[in-house]
Amino acid sequence: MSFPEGFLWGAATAAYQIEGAATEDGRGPSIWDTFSHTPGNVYRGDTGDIACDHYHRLEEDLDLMADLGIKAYRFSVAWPRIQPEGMGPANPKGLDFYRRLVAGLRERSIEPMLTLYHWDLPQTLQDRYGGWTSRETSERFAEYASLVYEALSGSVPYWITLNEPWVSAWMGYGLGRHAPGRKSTAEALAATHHLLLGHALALEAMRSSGGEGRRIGITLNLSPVRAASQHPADLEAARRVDGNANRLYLDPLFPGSYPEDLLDFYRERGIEPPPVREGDLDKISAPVDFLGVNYYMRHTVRASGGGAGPAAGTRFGYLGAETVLPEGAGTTAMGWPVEPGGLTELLVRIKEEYTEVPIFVTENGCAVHDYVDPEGEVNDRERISFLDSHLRAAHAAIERGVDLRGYMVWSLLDNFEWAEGYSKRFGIVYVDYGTQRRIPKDSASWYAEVIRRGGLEG
Ligand code: IFM
Repeated sequence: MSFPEGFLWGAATAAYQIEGAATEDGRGPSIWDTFSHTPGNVYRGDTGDIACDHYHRLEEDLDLMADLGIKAYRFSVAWPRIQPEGMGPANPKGLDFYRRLVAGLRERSIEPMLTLYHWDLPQTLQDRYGGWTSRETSERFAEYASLVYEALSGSVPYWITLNEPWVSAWMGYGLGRHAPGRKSTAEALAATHHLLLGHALALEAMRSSGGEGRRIGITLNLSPVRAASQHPADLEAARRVDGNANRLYLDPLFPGSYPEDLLDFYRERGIEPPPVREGDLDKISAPVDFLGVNYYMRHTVRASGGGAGPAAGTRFGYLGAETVLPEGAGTTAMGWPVEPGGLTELLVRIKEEYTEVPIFVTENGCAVHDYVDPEGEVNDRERISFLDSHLRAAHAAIERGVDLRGYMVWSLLDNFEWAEGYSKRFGIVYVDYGTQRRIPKDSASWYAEVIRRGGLEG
């Protein structure tokens, strides 16, 4: 089962989850520093202060990537390393770290894929303007993007403006489970719009400063949604969840509109629609060079309080909906259902309903209860099976005409899993946080072999 020539096999990480060195070389505080240091927000009070200490172990981690034979590395830049207060000139030491990272990748023939925003908003922008609830933050983001682009566009071919705006807006401003810990649906809607506007302004700014051959896109976390039953209440709940999780992002970015059925649902509950100004949607729907898709699960949805069986999660309570575990589906250590077929379904839907721009799976992977066995090995066969089935699903999408150009496993290293702290391990490389020793898991050797072969065995 081989993948197209030039398929970009890679691995992904994000700054706050691996770098550590939280106060070094002029880095300012981000909303995640504040949030994780506030008791009660993160499991066991874990923080990203040290994380995988990647900031100090750059060379070792680059060698690890080279040993695995990955062709691309997706990482994020910490905005507060570049602009400690989210505005003003670039901090040379901050830029220097990413220059070294990119140079190290190129020396090892690994393509850099850079994400500008993976949730670490400078705290000053939250304090001064209310973060993403304000248009000011979209404008500051475009300035920051220009600074990074000016410094690195010569050596970075792939640029991603935002990672998972749904998570930033809804987990951060709607549900309060992520930084900055706000709990307001109106704020989540405003944040959604200002994140997308930030993407648009950054895209415009980067495009206007040239950079022939640079490809710029955005990464969304998307999940196909199905109703738990044919009951009209469940069907309607599923439509609302699809509206919120998928169409609220795909519609403005591609056709250039917000889903009216969803906005009506909010209006009927006295919640203002996003603060759109004239011209915003034209900017937001400006063509991107590629779409990044993060896929973890499908959502099976019922109306809140309806039906039998346990609710799997409450992340859509504000929509009068809840997710359930489909019968027979296995779950990961996060409790998420394992549904590889959802990846094929999602990629085909994007092509048929939204766009034919090239797609990269910019994240896919699973948390496993990994441990080092007495032989010093980590036998993560659940992860191998998860990755294998999802790669087959990606291949099926290619066979159905999807222009899929690459796949980045989440994640290269075990890391700080946000509100779950270090309790959830997503890496193909085990990190012993006490000693910072890296131990490639069995999935790492398996993935290296997939890359070497350019695909899977039939
Ligand atoms: O760890 C996160 C990552 O930061 C964004 N996408 C989902 C991953 C697993 O939860």
